[in-house]
Amino acid sequence: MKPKTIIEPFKIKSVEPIRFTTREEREVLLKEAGYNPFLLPADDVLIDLLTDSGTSAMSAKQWAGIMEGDESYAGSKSFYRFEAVIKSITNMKFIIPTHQGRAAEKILFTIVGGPGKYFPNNTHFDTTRANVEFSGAEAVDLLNEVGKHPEIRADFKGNMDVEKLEAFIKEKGVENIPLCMITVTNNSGGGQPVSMQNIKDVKAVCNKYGIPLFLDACRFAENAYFIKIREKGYENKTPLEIAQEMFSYADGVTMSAKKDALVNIGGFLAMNDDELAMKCRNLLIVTEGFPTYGGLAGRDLEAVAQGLLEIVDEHYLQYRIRSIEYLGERLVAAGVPIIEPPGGHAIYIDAKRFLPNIPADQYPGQSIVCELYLEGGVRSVEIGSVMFGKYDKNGKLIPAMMELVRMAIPRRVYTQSHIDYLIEVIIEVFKNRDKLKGYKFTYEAPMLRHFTARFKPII
Ligand code: PM9
Repeated sequence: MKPKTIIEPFKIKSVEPIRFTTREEREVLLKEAGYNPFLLPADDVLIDLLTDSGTSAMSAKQWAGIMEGDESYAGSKSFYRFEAVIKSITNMKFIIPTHQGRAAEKILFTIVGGPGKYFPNNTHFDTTRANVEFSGAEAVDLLNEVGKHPEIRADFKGNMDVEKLEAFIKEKGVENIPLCMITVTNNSGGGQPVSMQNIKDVKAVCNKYGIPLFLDACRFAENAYFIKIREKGYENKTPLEIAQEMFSYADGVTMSAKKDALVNIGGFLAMNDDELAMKCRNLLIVTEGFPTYGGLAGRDLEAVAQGLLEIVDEHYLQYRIRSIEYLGERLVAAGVPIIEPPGGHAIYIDAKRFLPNIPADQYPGQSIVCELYLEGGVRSVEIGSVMFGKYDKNGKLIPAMMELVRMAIPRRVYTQSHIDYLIEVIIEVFKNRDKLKGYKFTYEAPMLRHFTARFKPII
């Protein structure tokens, strides 16, 4: 038989209880957290969809790797395994471990960034943008038009606009663009994939002007699986072969291993350029540690290496992408507006359509985030004007391109009944959407304000 039901391709060996609270308790807890779920103790959350980053369940082999970890300061066996596995996927010459993705970004942009420089990307993730801007450079998003419309269904909504890229290079000058980046999948734009054709087209433009191409590869395996099921010519290739081809067009990689390496901490930088690698390693020694451990313990390097072998398993990726799609299908059937089609690691509610009466400067996404917690103990995150909003010189909000609420699904953590419960909670909030209120800031930090902001409801 060819089974219709796609099952979790694992058994559960170890469990972690979750704590139930009442709505009354959650009202007090949320107020204490300044209506910012980032500030909630995790024990007060029932279903935690704040992020898919560092929240994966590790496999028995990864835990075994933790025991195998070689903690030698220099030349650890675990580093050589880490390096060999990453080379086998990326074929990059230099592999530099970092404690997480943003540490890789900080090192890279400290070296290549600076005032007067520009970095194009399909869409910069918030930490990437922050690291570019912190260096004094400008982060520029050149997402394809279709990726900006949550309601339009298309296969590769994470693609970069190649014509805009070329025009941008001509306008700003090759000498001011140290590198171009593509984020796979495009997290800030809905976890949408980038096609192989688009990676090739971007590489061709980069080659024409001698600009290196870097992949922000946090979710490279999910992207590879989308290519397999959606792009002609890739249906018979393995996810690993597709990933290898994706990396073959890149000159460098930044990666947060906390996503598609199935670990709780870790990251790396990889590249082919000798001089850049030497500079990155020198800075690594100052900021992270010796080049054979970066900011990680030997055991973490083992877990990353093993996770990278597991993530490209086709059964795993089929289950992963299908379970996100299942959640999306149920919400669409109930009329809940989401980014369509569902991406690889999360469902993104389109808050503009969910709450058309709450304007951007009253943060409709934050309103939904709060209500999901109050209704069902679900923690999600606003990806809209709270995260990406800026102010003009008169202090007026320049809203983000989209107002979204992301529910990121940790890898191998929740079962289908957790997801069915989640669907019930979201539909209940949607039914009562007329009662939702806007929010205003009572505190905001100058950078990455969403992490520590405090709010109050507008009564
Ligand atoms: N992404 C996420 O939840 C974790 C931080 S925000 C709660 O989506 C991309 C595409 C990411 C990303 C992190 C990083 C930084 C870089 N690029 O968190 O520093 O999605 O390991 O990675 C988060 P680190």
